[in-house]
Amino acid sequence: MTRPRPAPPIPSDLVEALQSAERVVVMTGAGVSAESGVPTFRDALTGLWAKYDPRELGTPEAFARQPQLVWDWFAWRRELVEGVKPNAGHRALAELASRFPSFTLMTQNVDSLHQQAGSPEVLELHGSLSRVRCHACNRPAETFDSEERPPRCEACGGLLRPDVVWFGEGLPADVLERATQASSEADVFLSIGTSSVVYPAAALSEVAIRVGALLVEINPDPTPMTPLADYALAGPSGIILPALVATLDAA
Ligand code: BJW
Ligand code: ZN
Repeated sequence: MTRPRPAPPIPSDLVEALQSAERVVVMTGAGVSAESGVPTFRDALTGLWAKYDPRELGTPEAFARQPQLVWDWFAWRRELVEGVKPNAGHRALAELASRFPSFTLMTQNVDSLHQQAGSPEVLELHGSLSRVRCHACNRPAETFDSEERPPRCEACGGLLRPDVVWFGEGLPADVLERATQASSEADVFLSIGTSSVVYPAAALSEVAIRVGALLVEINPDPTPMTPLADYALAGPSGIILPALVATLDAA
């Protein structure tokens, strides 16, 4: 029988830094949802993820070439995330929100699991699987005829697409601006469950470093950010984040 791994101890000087922090900024990536059963991008080996390269399906060029394949792939992913629940890591982040005078949670994820866990405000840098918009005129679509794949926009007849950010597309400008502003004022910046290779999201930790923020990474594997981190807590976020909250409670 396998036993759950105990969380590594949280360094006491990190706990002290968090106790006096005024502005805490958190960036999450696919790894934070891995323990909910959502496959990550760059280390997924099963199912459709093995058959299709998600990096190649997530481009406007792929949608132009094979709109039905891209629509179906996203419909499959939407169903997948509708069937999963937030994990202990999402819940711990929702709890952390009220512990600091200023707390900003930004995510590259499109699965809405932070919101479901109760996080009061989430900056969604890469959009959301739960929304659909027109690829031609950008109009959001509340309802659509799901017989047609992709369905068509009621206003202009263009193809509907998921409201997510594909490679080569700009991030929502207002969200990116708020994320950059928060990062430029951070005392502590936590980077959790992201490979830190996709820009401009990966540049936000660099913004925080430039203003002298304490950089904390939570990830079982090293990333390009690990050598820059003041603390690299190696392990799953579903274990380390609840341990962090418990340690703060006990301190
Ligand atoms: C665990 C764990 C556990 C596992 N616990 N951890 C500068 C330099 C170089 C390139 C560029 C640059 N600026 C722009 C670019 C180009 C490009 C880019 O970054 N390319 C690089 C890959 C080279 N960027 C863009 O194209 C962006 N757009 C842009 O810059 O536009 C400019 C522009 C401006 C104005 C007008 C027009 C254009 C857009 C990027 C969009 C990214 N989109 C995707 C798809 C979203 C929709 C969808 O879901 O399909 O976003 S790609 C994919 O990667 C997805 C993710 O959000 C993103 C990041 O991935 P993430 O979250 O880090 O996941 P993984 O799988 O990589 O890592 C998981 C991690 O979790 C691992 O480290 C594991 O170890 C860890 N883990 N279990 C904790 N239990
Ligand atoms: Zn339209």
